[in-house]
Amino acid sequence: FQAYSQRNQKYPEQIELDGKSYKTDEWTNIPQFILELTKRQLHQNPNHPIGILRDLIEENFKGMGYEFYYDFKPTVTTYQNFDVLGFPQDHPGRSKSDTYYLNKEHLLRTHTSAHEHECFQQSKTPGYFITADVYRKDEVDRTHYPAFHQMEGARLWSQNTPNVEEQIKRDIESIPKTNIIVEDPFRDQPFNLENPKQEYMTDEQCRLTSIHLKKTLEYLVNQVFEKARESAKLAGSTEEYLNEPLKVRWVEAYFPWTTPSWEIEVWWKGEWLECCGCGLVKQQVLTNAELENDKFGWAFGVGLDRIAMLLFGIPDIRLFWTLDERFANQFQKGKISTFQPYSKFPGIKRDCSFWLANESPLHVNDVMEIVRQHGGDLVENVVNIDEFIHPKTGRKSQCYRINYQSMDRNLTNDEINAIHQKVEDDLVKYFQVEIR
Ligand code: FA5
Ligand code: MG
Repeated sequence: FQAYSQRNQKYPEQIELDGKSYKTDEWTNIPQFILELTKRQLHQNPNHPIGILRDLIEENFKGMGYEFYYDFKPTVTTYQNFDVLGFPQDHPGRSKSDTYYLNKEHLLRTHTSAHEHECFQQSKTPGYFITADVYRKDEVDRTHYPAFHQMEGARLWSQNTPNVEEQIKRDIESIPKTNIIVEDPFRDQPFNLENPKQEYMTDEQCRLTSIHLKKTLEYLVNQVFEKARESAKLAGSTEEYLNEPLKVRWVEAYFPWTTPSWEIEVWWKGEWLECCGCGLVKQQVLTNAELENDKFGWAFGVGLDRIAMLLFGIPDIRLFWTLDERFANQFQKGKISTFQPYSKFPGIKRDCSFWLANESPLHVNDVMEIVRQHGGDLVENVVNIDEFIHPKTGRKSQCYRINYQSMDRNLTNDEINAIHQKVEDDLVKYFQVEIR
């Protein structure tokens, strides 16, 4: 059984991106509309919510020993994104159904950790932050989009520093204090059999480094969520939790290149919100970056989009990508303002009914992918609304309803008919359905 992306071979021989040319092959699976998104660089726009959030975080960490990187190009090698970080060969993240490949060796980074290697190599400060757009093949809804943003942070110490434990303690002391309520069953005993310590670090180094990591993230979360609370109150919310101290909890996690590893979750509107993975960097990753054997430290990766949604009251993650000026005009460098919704443009619905070919399974994801291939961002959703088997012939019929909608403009029937025709053509061509 082949999914649509494998049946459809419509890619050009070369893909040009950021001044480089990539020869396509059987791994190529990036639709044009994703390539277009790589040009947007929303985190580098100081007047866009994602850029404003990046600024806010960086402001809070200035003068604390971090260098800030923000203009790494989105194309990386499988070595950078996976191998150097110790991802096993059979890790699902490597598959074509999870990741956008330009070709067998090049892909759109799926996380900012893809740049840890080069930052460890080149950074002249004890730590660094990297902000970047990242890409994952994902379902699309209010909080998921195939492109989003992460900020990576990392910090190292050297075992050759005399009394390095005292140094870490001083570094911990210099992190500004917060009023956050912390639930952390692992604070005093950070490692165990399932979430082990690395042998080259002493127990005390592991404990202190973990505390530095966690206090750093608690501070980051505090600075951002205090703003989010202010902004919710300004927007008129009187919910009680806004007056209670901010609550976070630490849960154990797994990442191939850190151990021990955790995630920090923030209590927000009656739910635990996952916002950041982190851990102590495995020694192998540092030696891969040609660092001496004496270095140790931590790394984290925080997702920016969902936090920006809370900060700015943005109801749908797709709005970040709109070109509508009614969106752009609402945001300004350094200001946390609340999004004022504007009227949506009307959608256009089209139904697509067909008889399935025997032996040709068709998954709703295939239909989604075909529609997205031709409709790009104009596709609001795809729903299987009807299915039956003909009592005499035994043939199976399906009907999908596709809702086309633009965030930016009115759609014309002509353009939607043209897209819809291509969708039907592909269903016939790749899945041998018979349109009814
Ligand atoms: C990572 O991407 C790791 N690179 C994080 C890390 C860095 C761990 C360094 C250890 C050391 P994860 O896949 O959980 O982990 O994503 C991190 C954060 O990105 C999540 O907590 C979430 O806030 C955000 N995120 C993940 N997927 C999406 C998505 N589809 N849409 C929006 N935000 C997302
Ligand atoms: Mg996760």
